[in-house]
Amino acid sequence: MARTSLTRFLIEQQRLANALPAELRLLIETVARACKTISHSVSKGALGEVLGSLDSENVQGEVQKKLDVIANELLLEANEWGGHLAGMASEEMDTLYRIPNRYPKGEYLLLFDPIDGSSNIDVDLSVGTIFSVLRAPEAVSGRDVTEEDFLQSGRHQVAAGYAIYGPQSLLVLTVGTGVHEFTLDREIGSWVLTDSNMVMPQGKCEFAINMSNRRQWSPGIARYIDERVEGAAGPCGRDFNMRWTASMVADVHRILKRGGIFMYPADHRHENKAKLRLMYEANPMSFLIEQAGGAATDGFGPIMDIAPTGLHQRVGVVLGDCAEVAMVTAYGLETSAQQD
Ligand code: P6P
Repeated sequence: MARTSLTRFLIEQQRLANALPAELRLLIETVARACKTISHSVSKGALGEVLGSLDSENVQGEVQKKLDVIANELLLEANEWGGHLAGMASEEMDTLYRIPNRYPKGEYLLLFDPIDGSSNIDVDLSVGTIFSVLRAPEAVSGRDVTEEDFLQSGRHQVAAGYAIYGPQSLLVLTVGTGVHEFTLDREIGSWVLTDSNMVMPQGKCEFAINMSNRRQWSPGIARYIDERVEGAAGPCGRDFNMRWTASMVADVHRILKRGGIFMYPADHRHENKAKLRLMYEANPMSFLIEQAGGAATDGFGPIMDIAPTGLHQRVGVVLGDCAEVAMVTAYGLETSAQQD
C-alpha cells in the first residue's frame, strides 16, 4: 500500500479534527521542505563545505558553526514570502525577524533552533532542527510585530516539531492531535508517514544527563541520579542504563520511541543558570512529549506553564517518563524544604 505523504496526512488532519487551518498546514509544509534542504546540506559533510566553525558568536555566546548559519538562512528564506507569518525568531539571531514589507504578513509566529546539537556536526553525529508555532496576537495585523508578541507560554503553541538528520532523516510533529513521525524518502524527495499517534513507553529504566555537571546539580537532582546509578541494590530497586548524545533532538527522540527520562537541570548555584532555551527548545519538545503521554517540567512545574520573560530565556528541563519526572520533582521539593 502506498505510504501517506506529509501533505496528504496534513489534509486528512484538517478534515478529521479541523485542527489545522490551511495557513498552518502551508506553514508546516514549508518548514518541512526547508528541513529537506537542511538534511541534504548536513549529509554532504566535508564534501559540501558545511563543516567547521565561523569566527562569529551567536546571542548565546556560542561559536557559530557554518551549518548553524546556513540552516538559519534556509528557514528564513523558505518562510518569509509565503504570507502565513507575522515574524520569526531563532536561536541564531539576537532579535526577531520581521517579514519584509514586500511580502504579505500572516497570523503565525515561527520560532526555531535551526541546528540543535551543532557541536556534533563535525564528528558525524545526529543533529536536528526544532520548531515551534504560535499564533500572533490580533493587534499585530495593524503594526510591526514585537518581541513581546512572541512571549507566550508553551500552552499557546499550535504546532511543534523537530527534524533529526541522522542515519535516517525524520520529521516528528504535533498540531495538538497526537505525535506523528515522517521519514524522508530520498528517492522521491518526500516526507512519508512512518509512525502515527506515538505513545511514549512508560516505566523504562534509562536516563539521559551530562554526568560531568554533577558538581553543579541541586541536592534533589544528585540524589535522584545517584539512586539510579546505585540501581537495584539501592532505594529505586531497579538497574538503570544511561545515554547522552549531546543532541537534545536525538535524546528526546530516543525517549519518545523507547521511554526513559531526559534531564538538563538548572544549575542551582548560579541564580537558576540553565542551558536549554525555553521558547525554541524546551517548549516544542514539551508539547511533543505531553502529546505522547509523557511529562515535561523545569524540575518543579510544567515547562509549558512558564510565562516567558525573554526570547532567549533558558530553563531547566526534566522530561519523559511520568513517574520518573514526578520523582525528580518530589526530591527537589524535599531538599528545598530542608534548605529553607
Ligand atoms: P552539553 C546542544 O548544544 C544542546 O543545546 C542540546 O542539544 C543538548 O542536549 C545539550 O546542549 C548538550 O549540552 O553541555 O552536554 O554539551
